[in-house]
Amino acid sequence: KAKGSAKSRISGQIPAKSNPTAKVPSEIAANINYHAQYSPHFSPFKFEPEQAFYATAESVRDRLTQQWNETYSYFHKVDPKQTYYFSMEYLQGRALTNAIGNLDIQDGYADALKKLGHDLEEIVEQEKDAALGNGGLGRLASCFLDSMATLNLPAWGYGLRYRYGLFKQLITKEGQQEIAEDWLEKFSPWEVVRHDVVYPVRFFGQVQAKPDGSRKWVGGEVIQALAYDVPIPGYRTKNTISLRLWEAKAGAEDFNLFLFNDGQHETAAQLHSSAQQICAVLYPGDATENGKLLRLKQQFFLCSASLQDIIFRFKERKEGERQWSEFPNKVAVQLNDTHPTLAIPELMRLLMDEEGLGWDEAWNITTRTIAYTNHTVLPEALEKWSQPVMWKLLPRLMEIIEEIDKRFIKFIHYERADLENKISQMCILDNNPQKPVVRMANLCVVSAHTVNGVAQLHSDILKAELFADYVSVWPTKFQNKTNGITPRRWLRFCSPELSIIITKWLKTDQWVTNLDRLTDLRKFADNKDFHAEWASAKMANKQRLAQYIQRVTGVSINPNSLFDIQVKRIHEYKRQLLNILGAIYRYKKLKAMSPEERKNTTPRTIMIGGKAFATYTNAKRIVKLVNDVGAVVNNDHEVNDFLKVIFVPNYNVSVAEVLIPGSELSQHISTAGMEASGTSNMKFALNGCLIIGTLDGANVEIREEIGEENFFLFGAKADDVPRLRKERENGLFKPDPRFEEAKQFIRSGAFGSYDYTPLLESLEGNTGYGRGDYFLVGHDFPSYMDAQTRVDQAYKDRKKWIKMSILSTAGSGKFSSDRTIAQYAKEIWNIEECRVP
Ligand code: T68
Repeated sequence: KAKGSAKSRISGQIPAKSNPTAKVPSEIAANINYHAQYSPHFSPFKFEPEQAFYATAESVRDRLTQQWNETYSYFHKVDPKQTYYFSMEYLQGRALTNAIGNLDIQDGYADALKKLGHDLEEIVEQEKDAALGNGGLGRLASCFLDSMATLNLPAWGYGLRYRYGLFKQLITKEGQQEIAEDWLEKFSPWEVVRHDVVYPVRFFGQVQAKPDGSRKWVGGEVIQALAYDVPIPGYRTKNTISLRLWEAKAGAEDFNLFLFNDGQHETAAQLHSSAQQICAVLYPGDATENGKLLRLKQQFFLCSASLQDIIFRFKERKEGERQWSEFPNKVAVQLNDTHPTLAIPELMRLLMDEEGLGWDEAWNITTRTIAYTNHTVLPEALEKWSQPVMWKLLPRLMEIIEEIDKRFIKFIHYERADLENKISQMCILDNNPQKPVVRMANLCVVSAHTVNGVAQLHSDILKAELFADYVSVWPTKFQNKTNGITPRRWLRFCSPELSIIITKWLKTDQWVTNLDRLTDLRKFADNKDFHAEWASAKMANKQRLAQYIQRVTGVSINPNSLFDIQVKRIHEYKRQLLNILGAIYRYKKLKAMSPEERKNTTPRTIMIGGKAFATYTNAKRIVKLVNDVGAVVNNDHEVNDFLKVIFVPNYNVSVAEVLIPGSELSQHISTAGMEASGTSNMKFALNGCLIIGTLDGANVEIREEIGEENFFLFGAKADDVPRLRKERENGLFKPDPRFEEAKQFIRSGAFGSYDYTPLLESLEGNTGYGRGDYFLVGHDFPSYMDAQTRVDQAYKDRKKWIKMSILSTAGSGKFSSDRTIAQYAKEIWNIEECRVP
């Protein structure tokens, strides 16, 4: 845009103050102008889309701040039992659309921006994703916050304010390249720093025995945790809760002026640089061996600061003395995986060493407060920390962990002699002299009052395998809480077209907060008029997606082809390799057909997206392969009207918001028993997309809900997997010729000269993790291809397909995170609604 154009300068009234309750567009526009003028972050009067975004967001924040403060005061007054969600990750994505949607003022904002010469859609695009998470676990935490606020629950999230979130993925000739994503490059308009909320967190040092027998952790390095709050508005409610993110810093007194003046610049600011490192980057998932010490520091930093804050609030909310026995009636802490496990020994330490309680009372409080969610059965993702490292970094916590372990062993010894031979697996410290470690999951199971899995199948596997020995000790400790997603972000706001039709036909928009209402759509599953509207909304979403693909990849895709999508972190167990081998086989068949035969096929656009962890070589090879296949197929004029293969770069929350509404088929094809739940499967189904999938994670329940005739099932079942691996090891596996053909085609160099031998070898041989086809791609390939043939046939029958699409949405009610959170509230946290009047 030319400088000096109408859009580039503030126009219209600039009031002297902002009015947070503004409703009509002219008042909203005045508020936006107010911020452009008086909360300056740019040169005066500049009002390009970027400046307009920040001014708009700040005006929304004013409105949120009012109800946010009211929520805080109300919780303070009522003093309800409150939940604190501890998570190392939150994948919030963009906040603007969500905030004005939850406040129900989209139209006012759209009109106000129009008055100012801008387009809401364009302004929304200016916002950077807050990507303080890796994948499903982080996004789940963010969906949970939305539901907690919407259900008016007294609940907060605690996390870390990483300077660099998840990396940005560039696709080059070499494949994936990672670059740091600076989401705070300018600033975030949503966060508020609380300069009065600061807690000291200690590392290293030693433990002192005091004359009265108590113990105290002293010395070492003390870093300050400073609170940054992000408002989380509920949908159509005043309740606005907090996501409190900790930032690490050192004080002025930690800066050694003497050393600095002496020229020792780095030594002078050592604590400052040590503090800076703590929140510098998000740890990229579950495959790294590097930087373990820093990761452990991050985990403890989150736990210690959050618990000190909770204890402060526990005391603050009541005048006079509080009984400690009341603590578990006022506080529930949920650990999002084992990453915040140190909350257990840290709460013990704070209660004993800082508050003067005895072991038994502290243990009683801790175990009644803390609950733990498991998100994986993959052995490499089960955290184990080196004992020597822990002794060095957290000496007092290690004493406490040792004591917990001792008491647990003693308990089993006296109460459950029959489990004596299991103790070495059940106890917390693995004292293997070669590699002594602390098993964090065991510490959680021993200490938490409740342990849950995230889908029925996963919870069953936890009870039958991973935690089987504990089940007989504490049969009621284990629960299932099937994951869910927020219907606001994942349908109402990301697909306004479909939402309008749903509301029109149901004659109510109550489905937005009561997703079970969608079942009523089944009544219209055969209605011609409904079909026509449904198909046109899906087509509008497909067209938007096609434009997006054109913009980011330069490839034009046909909106009349079947849009087939697989987006998630790249991992061998998620089997993107199965997908691309299927695509390769399809390409080869198309090449062999006559032009006439081709015309009878179902045209497809296969889209694959996701980030590979930087040092996960095979995952990166898969990214490269998808790109190489795309380069050949998309430029092959013989077949590219019938098949395109697209790698969608830099998959993140806001990309998902474009992809999912435009999808027709999505792939959730993990090796059975390995995906704990999956949550994107729920988002796709909710958006009327059909699923091709294995009986894994939440797929099982989705299929139950939407009907098996509406789900393209294939592959081995979880129970069969161990036997199939054994057979394979014994050389009994006979590969399908189609599978061999697809691999051979890669080997022939059809997709370029890159050496795919190591990737192909992972599918061959007989034994070993990462070899011998541990993930059973070869075994499942034929049934996968057969399921794909059923998909092609079903798609040819438009009426049938649309009906299946409607029934997918209609059957998705169960997968609202409102349902999940209501269950956590009732069955784990024992908290109740606290609605701000
Ligand atoms: C995911 N886990 C599960 N982990 O894989 C998925 N891990 O099945 C499930 O639906 C989801 O959690 C929510 O329950 C993850 O996303 C991680 O991202 C992770 C991060 C760090 C260390 C280990």
